[in-house]
Amino acid sequence: MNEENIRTGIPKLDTALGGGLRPGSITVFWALPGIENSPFVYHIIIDRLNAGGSGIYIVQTKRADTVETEIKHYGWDISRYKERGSFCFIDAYSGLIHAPSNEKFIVKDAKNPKAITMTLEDVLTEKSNHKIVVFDSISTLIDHCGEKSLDELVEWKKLFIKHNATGIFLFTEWPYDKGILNKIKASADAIVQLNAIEEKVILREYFTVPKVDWNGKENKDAKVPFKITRPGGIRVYIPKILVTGPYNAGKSSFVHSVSTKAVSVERVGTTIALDHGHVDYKGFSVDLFGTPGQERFDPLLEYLGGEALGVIVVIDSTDSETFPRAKEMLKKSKSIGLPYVIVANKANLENALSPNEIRERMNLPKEIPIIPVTAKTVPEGKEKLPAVLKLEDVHKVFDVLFGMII
Ligand SMILES: Nc1nc2c(ncn2[C@@H]2O[C@H](COP(=O)(O)OP(=O)(O)OP(=O)(O)O)[C@@H](O)[C@H]2O)c(=O)[nH]1
Ligand SMILES: [Mg+2]
Repeated sequence: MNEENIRTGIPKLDTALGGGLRPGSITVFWALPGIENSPFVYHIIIDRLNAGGSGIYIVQTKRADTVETEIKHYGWDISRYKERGSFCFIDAYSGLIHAPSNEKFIVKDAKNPKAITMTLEDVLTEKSNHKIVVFDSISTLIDHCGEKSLDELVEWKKLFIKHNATGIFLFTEWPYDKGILNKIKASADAIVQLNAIEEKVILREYFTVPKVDWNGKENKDAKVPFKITRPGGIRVYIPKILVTGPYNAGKSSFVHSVSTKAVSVERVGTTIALDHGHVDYKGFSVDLFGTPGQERFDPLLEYLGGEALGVIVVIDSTDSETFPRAKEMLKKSKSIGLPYVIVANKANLENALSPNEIRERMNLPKEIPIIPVTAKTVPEGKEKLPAVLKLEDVHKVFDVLFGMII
């Protein structure tokens, strides 16, 4: 990790980039048509501004105030940074369509990439603290100014090195010649590629980091699924985690305790169809699907388990007789082979077994994490109602499991 790197604020991306974006370089957010890349730069720039940094946004694809409005949809206000002077636009769009502009910095001759360079140099010199420079986008530059304009990227990079600024460039891969694509790849010090798994409609989007000049070879094959949330920005997206385990172990308690929204289908305190919960945690967006525990619902297990990316097996630490049932459920939900963790619930009760004892009795390999969890509050009375589990305990479960999945 390099101390100087600019953190993106997007989990997994910083890791793949070896700690973040490198000053004096160009990182291209490379998207296939139909995938939005601008939310990534909105997320990064707001994160920097909130952290006391500063930035410049060169628009060539849309109006500056359109960008401002789009950023608002994520729940972020960039105008106050503009007023304070830590953020500004360079308007290289109005000039293209001969429209008036309210921006302070305008490139009138926006079809001429050298004119953009000159304005950029002026702004970087005047605002010497402006560390992030977004350019939106390389595709527009090629479309309006021709392939030759790509040579100008070399000049921009020289400016970034001179001013210790970090370039973040958007690019959408329309059907361009291979030569053009190679030229862009060569000008980029790092590439974050945004892809999608498609089947008539886009099913899932993910990013990879196929090129990072400053970070050796690590992490380059990792595919990180993401989701764009408004408000919220970029979230690493885990569409399905299965929560299973024996009757009465605390599955519903777990799902309810961790979720921002949760729905259960219950009858007199036992789950009869499923628990569904949604979790927003440390930049992750996760959907949890809980199963019933009673054996009469076992035919459901296989369906509920389909397409899960990871499994949480909740057990009652005081009830070792149910442990074989936990393993059976793992099998029946077709989850063998997926990353899974054992949540050892009710760990503070007097006769609770320790993780080591549980590992032994369940005959679990040592690489399977067993995480003790306890309730903060348990509903009083005879009725079986979900308990509220300690947040620090359930967060530990996520820290471990998310790390195993992605
Ligand atoms: N003392 C204590 N009780 C707990 C704890 N966690 C859950 N419970 C209680 O255990 C019972 C079962 O919890 P649930 O969350 O409904 O369990 P479940 O696994 O969803 O149960 P089924 O859906 O019926 O299989 C409830 O009465 C909870 O209040 C805990 O950590 N400590
Ligand atoms: Mg339940």
